[in-house]
Amino acid sequence: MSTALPNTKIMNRHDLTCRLVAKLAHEEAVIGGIGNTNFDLWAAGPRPQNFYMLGSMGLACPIALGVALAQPQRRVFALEGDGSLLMQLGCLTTIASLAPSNLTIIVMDNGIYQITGSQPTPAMRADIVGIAAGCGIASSHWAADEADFERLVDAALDTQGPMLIAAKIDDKPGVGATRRDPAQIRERFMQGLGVRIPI
Ligand SMILES: Cc1ncc(C[n+]2csc(CCOP(=O)(O)OP(=O)(O)O)c2C)c(N)n1
Repeated sequence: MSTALPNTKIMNRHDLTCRLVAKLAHEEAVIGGIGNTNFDLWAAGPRPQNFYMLGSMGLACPIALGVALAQPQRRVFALEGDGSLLMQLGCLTTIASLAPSNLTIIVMDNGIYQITGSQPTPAMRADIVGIAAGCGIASSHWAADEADFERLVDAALDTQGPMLIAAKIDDKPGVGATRRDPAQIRERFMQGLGVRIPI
C-alpha cells in the first residue's frame, strides 16, 4: 500500500489504454468512464466488449462491478478519471466488500477535470491508491512507468480478487470521440457479453 503521494512517471492515457487493450485476448469487458477514458478506449480500437459511459461521472466502477458480478468467468476492467472516481468514492467500499475476483479498476489520474477546462481535482493532494487500500482493496498500486503498468495488467489478468491500478498521466485530451449513440452502445455491449442475440 502506498501512503505517500507517488513519485511515478507521468504517462499518457491513450498510450496506456492501447497497452491494456493489446493484452485482452479473452473477450474481457472494459467499461470506459465519461469523457476522456472512453474516448481513448474508443480510439484504441472497437471491441464489442467495450462500454462507453456518456453523461454522468463516476459510473465506470459501478457498471463494471455489475458486469463482474453477473459474469464471474469474465475479466472486467473499469477505466476512470480521478475526478470521476472521487465523485463516487463509495463504490470502492462496495467493491471491497463484495470482492469480485474478476474486477480491476484503472484510474487515470491527471489531477484535473481535463475535459471541462482543466480545473484541479482533489487528487492534486489525495492519494488514490492510499484511499483504495483504506477502503479495503488491498491490491492497489501506483504504476511506476509503462512497463510497470503492463506488469500490473498482467497480474490483474491472473489474479483473484479486486485490484486497482492508478497511473499519473499528462493533461492531454482523449484522442478519439466516441459516437454518441447510447442505444447502440448498450446493444453492442450486450451482444458482446453474449446476453443479447443480434437481430
Ligand atoms: C455528475 C456530473 N457532474 C459534472 C459533470 C461535468 N463533467 C463532465 S466530465 C467532467 C470532468 C471529468 O474529470 P475526470 O474524471 O478527472 O476526467 P478527465 O476529464 O480529467 O479525463 C465534468 C466535471 C458531469 N458530466 N456529471
